[in-house]
Amino acid sequence: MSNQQIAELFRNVAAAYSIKDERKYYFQIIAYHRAADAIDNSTTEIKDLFDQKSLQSLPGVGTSIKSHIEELLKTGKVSRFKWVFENIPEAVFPLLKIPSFGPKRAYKLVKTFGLGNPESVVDDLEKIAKENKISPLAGFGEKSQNDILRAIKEYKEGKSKQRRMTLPFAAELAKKITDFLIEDPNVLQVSALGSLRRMVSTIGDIDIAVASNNSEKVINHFVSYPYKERIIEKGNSSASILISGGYQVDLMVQPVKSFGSLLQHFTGSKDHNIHLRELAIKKGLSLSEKGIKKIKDPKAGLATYSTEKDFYNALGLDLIPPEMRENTGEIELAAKHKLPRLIELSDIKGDLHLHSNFSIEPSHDLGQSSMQDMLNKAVKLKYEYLGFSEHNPSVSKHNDNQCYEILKKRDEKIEQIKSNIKSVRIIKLLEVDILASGELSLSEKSLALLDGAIVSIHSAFNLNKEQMTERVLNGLSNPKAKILAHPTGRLINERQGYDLDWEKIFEFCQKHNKALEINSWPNRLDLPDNIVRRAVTSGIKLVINTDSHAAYQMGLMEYGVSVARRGWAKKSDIINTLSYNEFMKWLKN
Ligand code: DGT
Ligand code: CA
Ligand code: CA
Ligand code: ZN
Repeated sequence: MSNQQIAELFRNVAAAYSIKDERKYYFQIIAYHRAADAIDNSTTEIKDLFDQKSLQSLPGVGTSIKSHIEELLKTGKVSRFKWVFENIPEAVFPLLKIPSFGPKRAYKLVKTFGLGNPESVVDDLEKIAKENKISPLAGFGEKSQNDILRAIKEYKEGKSKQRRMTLPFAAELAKKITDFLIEDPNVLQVSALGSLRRMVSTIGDIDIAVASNNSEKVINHFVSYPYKERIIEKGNSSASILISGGYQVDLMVQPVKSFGSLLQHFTGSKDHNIHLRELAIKKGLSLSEKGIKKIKDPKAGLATYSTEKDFYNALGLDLIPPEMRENTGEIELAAKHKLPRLIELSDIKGDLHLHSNFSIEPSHDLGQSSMQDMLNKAVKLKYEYLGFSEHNPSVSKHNDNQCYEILKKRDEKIEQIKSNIKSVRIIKLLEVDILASGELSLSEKSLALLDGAIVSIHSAFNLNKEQMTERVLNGLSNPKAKILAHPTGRLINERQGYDLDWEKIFEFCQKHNKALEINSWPNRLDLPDNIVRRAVTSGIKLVINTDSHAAYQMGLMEYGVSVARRGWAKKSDIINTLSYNEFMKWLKN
């Protein structure tokens, strides 16, 4: 079961308790919500935690929920939940995915109208609302009937509670709003925070902090954002709006002298903040977005911090990079002044996964930019080298010899370009398919034309974990194969990755000097950050590539670097921080 499925089950359990008796089961409801949040936010698969007997490391998971998770993973179900879900029609649960639908109202509607089909319940309810049958119900009325219709409409347009943005999309949205905000002279500083600043691979909503001495004016300006759909909430120092496309934007305002503590608070993560607050309490301090207070001496007043560094230092901690703030050990390291020095974008010396438009007649997509355009871009990015790695020529359309001839032509083309450009070195790579059998899709003769091969999986995704691991290791065992590209094959919001036995993969990479790719493509970000962290701990070498199919996409490197940073990778973990000569030495070894 995936983390998402377990979290959804727990949210349904909480909903079922609410329907049974909200007061009586108050603590259960809170506990299941908290556990669901923790599982959603976990950077590790629950299944792996279970295997490693470290479920207790999940924040907010007590002994009874822990034993339920164990039962669930062992047997596929939890006997206690049979009672919890008793007498609650299944059709209630799909309704809970619709924004603004609480469990009790969903239950009442399902019962009243005898809605029995979970598949069609949303459509059925919409029809009932359109027929004006909801407004006469006690506790509903015309307004709530309209709210229900709007919520269903928004839900059908894709504005479900679950939908999350990709990173570059959220970054662009946040930039539009911060650009709008600074038009107000009362806005002295502005910063996008939350999961966007932590560079989580998907973003739920946009959080923005402003430093100002006139929060009222700033908030009035904010809620007049031209692409606003409606105001969700408006207070003295914070507000939330819904903007076109159904995205939520939260704003918090504090004076300049408190901006450091606001940055810290609103960057999160929630778990990081909770741990930080526990640590503060031990020191007799209480934290907020405004600053730090002494618990026993309230008259002493509020200590304020204009920078985040001062705020962390006041707690005896070093400044923690936002990408690490997930409460997975970073606070302990900051207290011991032992935080790792994370890789930075400027450490990257080359991009090795690039698809030019050289007509290689591939089985998958050809690039759009010429080799020359990609080289020019590499010069702009101040790279020392780049690797062309188009897909191998389609093996269903060409025999071995034809593949070889095409690659020979590419080789000549590269040699010709090499003689014209001196500032960037070119490495002859290729993205070669690992077939379902584990064999590479090119003959040894063709492979011999390359400096090295990037290998990856683009077909037969349905093999099980053992078969997939075997297949990958087979592919990687060719001496030319040095890098495994987008190792899990996941596509964010589209396809779950295949399962690999990471311990086996790591062991193999370690022994045979192979690297795993962090693919920077926004809906891949693959390896995922949690597996990067495990790879780094095991001493595995990584390479950060963009997989660009056009020169302008080479700028996506920053997103791959952010994944590496979220996995606590240092410069020394990433092989494309090496100089050209060192890199070639690794490649040929
Ligand atoms: P998202 O929006 O789902 O991608 O994730 P975040 O991390 O941006 O979460 P969000 O937008 O709910 O809240 C932004 C930050 O505000 C969060 O990372 C930490 C802080 N925050 C929100 N709620 C709480 C809370 O209940 N307690 C504490 N200590 N901090 C909170
Ligand atoms: Ca957020
Ligand atoms: Ca938020
Ligand atoms: Zn590719």
